[in-house]
Amino acid sequence: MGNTDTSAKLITAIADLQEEATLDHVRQRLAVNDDPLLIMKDCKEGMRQVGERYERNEYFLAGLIMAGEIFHQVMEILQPVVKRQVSGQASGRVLLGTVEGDIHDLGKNIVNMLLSCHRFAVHDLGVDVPPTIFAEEVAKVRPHLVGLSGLLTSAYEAMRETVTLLRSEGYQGPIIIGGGQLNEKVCQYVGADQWTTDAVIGVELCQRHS
Ligand code: B12
Repeated sequence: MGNTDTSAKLITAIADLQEEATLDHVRQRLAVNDDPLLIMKDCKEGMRQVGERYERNEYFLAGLIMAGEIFHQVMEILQPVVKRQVSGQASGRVLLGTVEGDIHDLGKNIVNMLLSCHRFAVHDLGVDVPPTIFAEEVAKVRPHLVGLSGLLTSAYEAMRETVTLLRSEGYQGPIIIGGGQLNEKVCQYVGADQWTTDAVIGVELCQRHS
């Protein structure tokens, strides 16, 4: 089971961009039936540390790209395990996308996977999605909820524009924003109903609102 030592090793392997070591730790933890969601949480912490090193100029863009690639591979391993373990009652339709100007999608893809496991019908518009496309798709899909993902500070403006446009076009359902750097202040600025930095909580919010 995940303990402080195995968690620390995995976090360090990601933070140090050690691809093979990371994948080995993940496989070892799965082999002893560790919770894939806890493994994912440790990987997310490793990614946060990669971001810190980038800010301190210890890593450059190539480091972020490498981290993204490692995380992607981790998800390839974890996804089938999560899908086997998590399931739920048929739920609502969710329209999901990363807002305009932002191409980060690893977190959004986790949300998509977890929502799908909980039997939400997820319409994922991908990344760098302009407000007008969200609005068009809301009219087509008629979702119970809209989820906007954004990791860049500069994406908050696009989130706000998207929320404003959706509301002005008559969408009254809940809008949930997600991304590692969000907080209550951003949520208020954007005009969204809920915010989260955690996919599992995001799913709970969607269940509450659907
Ligand atoms: C990997 C990475 C990249 C990869 C992304 C690969 C990909 N396919 O996504 C690449 C190399 C493309 C990249 C590019 C850039 N990046 Co980058 N990146 C990261 C890094 C290290 C990890 C992000 C990540 O995937 N984390 C793991 C996932 C699982 O976590 P998450 O996204 O937070 O998602 C979780 C929750 O937030 C939630 N969630 C997410 N979305 C949603 C949506 C909904 C609806 C819900 C309910 C929940 C939810 O669920 C997830 C699971 O719990 C972060 C560091 C950090 N602290 O986040 C920097 C970071 C986000 N990047 C940063 C920067 C600066 C950039 C670049 C501008 C760099 C450059 N010079 O070009 C570009 C921007 C490109 C663009 N236009 O978007 C900065 C942003 C700073 C800021 N304040 O704006 C960060 C914070 C690094 C740092 N500390 O400086 N990056």
